[in-house]
Amino acid sequence: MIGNKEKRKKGTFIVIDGGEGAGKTTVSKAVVEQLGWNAIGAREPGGSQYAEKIRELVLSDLAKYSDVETQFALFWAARRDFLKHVVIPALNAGKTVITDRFDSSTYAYQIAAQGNPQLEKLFWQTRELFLEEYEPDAYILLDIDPEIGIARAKGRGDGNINHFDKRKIDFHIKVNKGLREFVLQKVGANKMCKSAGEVVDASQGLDKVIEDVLALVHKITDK
Ligand code: Z5A
Repeated sequence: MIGNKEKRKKGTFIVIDGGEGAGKTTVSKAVVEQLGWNAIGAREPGGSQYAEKIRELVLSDLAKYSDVETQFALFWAARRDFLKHVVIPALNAGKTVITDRFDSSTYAYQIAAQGNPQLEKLFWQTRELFLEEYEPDAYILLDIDPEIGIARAKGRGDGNINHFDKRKIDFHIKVNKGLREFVLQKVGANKMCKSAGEVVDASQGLDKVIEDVLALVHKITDK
């Protein structure tokens, strides 16, 4: 496997992931704000004009008429466009890119929670082909008990609900297990790829979560 930063040299690419209501949106925004002009934030699915169109499709109720292979392909298509138009130019300009979700979510949702282990081989092949030398330097998992996360997301009360949000708690428990598996067992030196995996306890107060994530971001960008 070709090393990410060794070959790329410029910029730092960090993913913040977690289950529903873990605080990804709130924490990524705060971190990007504190990092200042040299950082950009984005979310997945979406993040580029074309990928935002795919986002509408994959999060719409029409998704119930498509199978998981179709969904898998659409999430990767959106990711490739986002990478080409947003992430690569920013990294080449030496910026720090912080994304709210990335391929760790495909692993956790489509493979682990939707129960499709047969897609794992294709996942790693697609990852290598689509991400080229731009794989993330690190994944930071905001780890939270799904029941607490869901209660937080509901408490937000913005009515922003998609078909994943409507799934039963068992599904969200599997998502959390998939995310932990990805960050703790699949990424890291001598594993499936060279990206680093870090975990932050997201049940802590918001200020402490932001402080912990910022400390990790500084550690990763200073490497
Ligand atoms: N998906 C997929 O299946 N495959 C893929 O490859 C990708 C994605 C990339 C996108 O949903 C969906 O796409 C997602 C997975 C799937 N499924 N779902 N659901 P989305 O982008 O619409 O939503 P989300 O990613 O699930 O995010 P969220 O529900 O908005 O959660 P969040 O961003 O982690 O949380 P938040 O909005 O920052 O915080 C929620 C509330 O909690 C808010 O009121 C905060 O003020 C509060 N909060 C946050 N942190 C704390 C702490 N520490 N203490 C107390 N309160 C807090």
